[in-house]
Amino acid sequence: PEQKLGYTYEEYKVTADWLLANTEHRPLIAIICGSGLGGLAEILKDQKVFSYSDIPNFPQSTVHGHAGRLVFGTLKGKSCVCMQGRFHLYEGYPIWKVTFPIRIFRLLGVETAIVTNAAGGLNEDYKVGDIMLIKDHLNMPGFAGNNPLVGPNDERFGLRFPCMSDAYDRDLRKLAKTVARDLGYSDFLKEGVYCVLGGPSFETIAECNMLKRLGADAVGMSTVHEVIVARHCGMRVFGLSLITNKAVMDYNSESKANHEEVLQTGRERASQLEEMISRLVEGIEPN
Ligand code: 6GU
Repeated sequence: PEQKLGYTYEEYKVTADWLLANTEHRPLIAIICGSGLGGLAEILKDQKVFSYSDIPNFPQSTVHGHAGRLVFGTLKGKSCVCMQGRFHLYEGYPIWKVTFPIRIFRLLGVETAIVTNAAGGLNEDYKVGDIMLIKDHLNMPGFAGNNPLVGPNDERFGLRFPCMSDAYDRDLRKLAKTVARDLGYSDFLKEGVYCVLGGPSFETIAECNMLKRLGADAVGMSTVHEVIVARHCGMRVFGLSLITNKAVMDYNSESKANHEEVLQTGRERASQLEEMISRLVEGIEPN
């Protein structure tokens, strides 16, 4: 049988129209919370919350550390929508389900996407708890043909061959650096290249060494697919990785990557991440 390659425009429309009918919020900014970073959504005021299971066509979250709720609200007086829990390839979703919410956000009127994740540090200079502004990415599933834009292109969203050399907005990164400096966070602020893999197994030592040599500073299992779809439909993108653990690069090391460590580092840096994102949102001007 022929495989479904994506949603139709009408399917996206049904979901977006349902949300527009069920909330008065009209967000210009969407925030996607990474593993263990769902607390970001809690700082929104005047919340209107939807469980993914109550939204027509919305996929469900299956991972511990991802709540599965869409939270509308205001941050520093600005209307935002926050995904508390995202979708990953390793959950078994086809890639077009992973990025479904991005096009919904676009149809709601969102102009800027803020994407966050927990990631393993490959760069030797990185420490656990560092916040890495994403300046570029390596899309490993994409090299193997698993790109969210594979399939017929809908011109109502964007171009067949979108540019990715300017995916991570320079002005937003500059603003984030200023905000971090003002907050006294410069010591743990980094900027680097994020590499996405399919997961769910963590990398081997040889894989970590390979990724480092390819120019990756951090490695994870998310974000890039969403960024590609957001850029395709004309959103500005800001991304950051919380370095929750150091990727194991050495055969003598006793340390082992694990999900609990990822969640724990998230808890420890949560309040600073929230403060940084609030100030960033405060500084974002509408298009
Ligand atoms: Cl070390 N690897 C991957 N792929 N994802 C992660 C991670 C490592 N740490 C947090 N997320």
